[in-house]
Amino acid sequence: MGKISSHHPRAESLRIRERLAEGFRKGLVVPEGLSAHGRGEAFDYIIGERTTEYARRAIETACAMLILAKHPVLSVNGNVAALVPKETVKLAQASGAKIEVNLFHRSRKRELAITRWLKIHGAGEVLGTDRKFLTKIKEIHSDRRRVDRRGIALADVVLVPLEDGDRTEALKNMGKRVIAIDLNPMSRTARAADVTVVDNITRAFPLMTKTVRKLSRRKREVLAKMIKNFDNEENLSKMMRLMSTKLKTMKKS
Ligand code: PTJ
Repeated sequence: MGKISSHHPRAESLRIRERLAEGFRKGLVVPEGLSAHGRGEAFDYIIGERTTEYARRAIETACAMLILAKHPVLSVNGNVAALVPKETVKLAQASGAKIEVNLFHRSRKRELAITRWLKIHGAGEVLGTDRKFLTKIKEIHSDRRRVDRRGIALADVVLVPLEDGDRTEALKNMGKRVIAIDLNPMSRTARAADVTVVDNITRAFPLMTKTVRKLSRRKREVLAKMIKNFDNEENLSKMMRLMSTKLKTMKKS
């Protein structure tokens, strides 16, 4: 693998891609994760590879939710572990959230490799692998149904990054609040979540850590009001309008 020149117009995007490829070589990421990343890249290209004002608004609300939660949990899959291991640990520390490994393409070997990888990057406790604490959520129809009693099973707020599926609906039916990070505003997860951050996780997670630190100083009532005033559907519509405008302008130029 050659060094990516900082003069390359797509240097940042290529560096992120390289992190994922490295994660694949290390056994953290499944081959399907590479194509999932490609889908994300396409949406990121349309939004201009920057954090939009709508993503910022969603991030503020998501952070308020994490701060007010009693049992917040960050769910980690292979792509998340490869792209933002250190940033996941920092966000968990800042918000008091637990980290749980929860995989769609589940394998014992990969669960343990991801746990090890997160610990190398500073994580203390990583839930989701100790069999004596595992339980099943019957409403979920994939391997993601196996969750930790101390983590996702108990959580009132769950952050589910980079996935498209039935888990968010199931978690919501159980009375939990769900935060999604997804560059595709049309995915099932994006549409079902309470708060959807349409942004690259590599930009969103560091910004979320900063935002949690900033908002932790605010009164609880102020945070509760922010959550109440946020309309996810409206925010997603604005995001899609922005994408559509971007596409039209690209066509002209
Ligand atoms: O590690 P596993 O076994 O749990 O599997 C992980 C993958 C990603 C393979 C699995 O969750 C999956 O198949 O995901 P989907 O259904 O392809 O959904 C991934 C979503 O994340 C898509 O909507 C992508 O647009 C979005 N996405 C990809 N990369 C990023 C992203 N969103 C934000 N930041 C990214 N870097």
